[in-house]
Amino acid sequence: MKIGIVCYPTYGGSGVVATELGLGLAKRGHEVHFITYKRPARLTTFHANVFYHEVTTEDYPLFEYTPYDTALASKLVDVVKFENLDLLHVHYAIPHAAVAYMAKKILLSEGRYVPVITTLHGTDITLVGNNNAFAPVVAFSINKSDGVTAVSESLKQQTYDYFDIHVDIRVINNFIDFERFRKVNKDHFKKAIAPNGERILVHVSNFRKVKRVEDVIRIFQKVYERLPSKLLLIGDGPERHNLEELCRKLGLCHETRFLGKQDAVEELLAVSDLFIMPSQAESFGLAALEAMACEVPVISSNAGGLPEVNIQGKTGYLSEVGDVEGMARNAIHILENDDVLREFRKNALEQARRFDIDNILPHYEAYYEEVVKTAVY
Ligand code: GMT
Repeated sequence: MKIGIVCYPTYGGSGVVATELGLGLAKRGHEVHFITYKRPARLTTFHANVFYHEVTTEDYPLFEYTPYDTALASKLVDVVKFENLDLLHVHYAIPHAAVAYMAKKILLSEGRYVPVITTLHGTDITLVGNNNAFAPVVAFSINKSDGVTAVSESLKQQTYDYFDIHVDIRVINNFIDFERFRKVNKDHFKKAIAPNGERILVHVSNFRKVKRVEDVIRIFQKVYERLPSKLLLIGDGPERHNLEELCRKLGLCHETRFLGKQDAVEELLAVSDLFIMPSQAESFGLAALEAMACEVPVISSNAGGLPEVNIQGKTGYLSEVGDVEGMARNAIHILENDDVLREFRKNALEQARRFDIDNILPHYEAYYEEVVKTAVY
């Protein structure tokens, strides 16, 4: 098939999933066209059947906000026609689902039909999509998509709870590429980070409020009081400054490393002992799955889709959002005994295998075929 993929090209989860999906589809012989405003962060090398179309906008003194939606819709119309695409697959509903609908209508007016699949990722439904500023357009454009997928059962349910949706939503979980995410020997890293064999706790996110990174630091403080340990904070975002302040206030600067955005996050996961994800909301928790694939157990909140990924008492533990005490207790339980840690590591890997890219991608391919066959226009 010839597939157009629209996504945010940044380090966020939806862009990562969209890019990995596109690359996986290309490996399976499909022709994939990424259409976005910047080369996606994980699209780093040349692939024979992967194409990238940059959306460029025109600035004008009249515009307080550059009309990206209009530029994207125009680009979609152009790429669908010129590259003869069979399907548009848009990731993150805002604004992509509405923009794709507009492009579809323009193409229809010219007698050209292209079906649109929207994948819901999380805050496009919860924190952001549910906001009055966006909700009517989100609901409309979901209902107008030819196919809709959600990355977890929890997100599917939330979509029905928050909006008046009368189309079927298919759950296709996020996935992991084991060629990249696996435990490899990085002992030299481990020695550099934890020279005295300290346990290594890790957190990866975009440091927004919803991730509750403050909780990560407070959990770490309690672990550190009991066990020699270090904390790696990977990523960057609006909370970073406050988090650095908190580390200073708690006297944890020497034990905590802010590593910023990292391309080879798997190499750091490979030396880590425990992943912390105390999020306020989390539709799936791809970062936790990436950790589990590298044999790192997870201490998380029980928000959203996290219980579908992290299995209580097996791959880690789940607590109520904000239960720092409970999360710290569970972290210590896993970390203070080598045999317990080994067992949790093994279970984490076993659970991650359920989300192997080779198991999940065929679901997307089958869904594409179904939508192309059944879409009514
Ligand atoms: O909503 C975000 O935090 C960003 C979003 C994204 O688009 O990058 O992440 C969401 O999508 C990821 C990939 O499907 C999921 O793994 C994350 O759980 C989800 N984040 C939230 O629901 C907060």
